[in-house]
Amino acid sequence: MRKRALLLILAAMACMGLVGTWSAPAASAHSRLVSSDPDDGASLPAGPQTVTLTFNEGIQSAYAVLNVVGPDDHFWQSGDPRVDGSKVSVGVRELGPTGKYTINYRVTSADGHVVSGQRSFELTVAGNGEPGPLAYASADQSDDGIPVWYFIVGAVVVLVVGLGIVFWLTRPKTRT
Ligand SMILES: [Cu+2]
Repeated sequence: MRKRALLLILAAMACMGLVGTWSAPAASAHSRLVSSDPDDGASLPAGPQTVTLTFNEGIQSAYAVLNVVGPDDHFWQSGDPRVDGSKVSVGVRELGPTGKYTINYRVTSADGHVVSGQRSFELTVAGNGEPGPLAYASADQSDDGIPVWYFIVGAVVVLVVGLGIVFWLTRPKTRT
């Protein structure tokens, strides 16, 4: 049964490799944010019409998340984010209450890693804008990315299915 043992080891290694790829902190070559417009921490008397983040390299155009959450915990961006090369931008509606507006982003690097984070600016003069939807649930998710247990469940499923296939492929032949 050496072949079977070898296959089991290979399957286990493949699974660990997959898990490692999913859960390892993005370390080296992934994209990073180099600047934002408005600047991080800027104090503005009037809201920007758009928020634009610039990365150090082109990012993937799919699955980009970019939103603006006001001091009232409502969304203040308008429309969907647009990716153009190394930039991602989103429109901003006329703002409302003064205070801190948080820019949440999550984009996929050219190398496939997801990078996420926050920037913010301060509105110093209240505007007349109407807020978008309440941001609580969505904002929490975009801050933290995908919960860790997703990866654990995914890894277990891959392991069980992988081992099942290996056991089935290598099952002792029975003659009837
Ligand atoms: Cu990376």
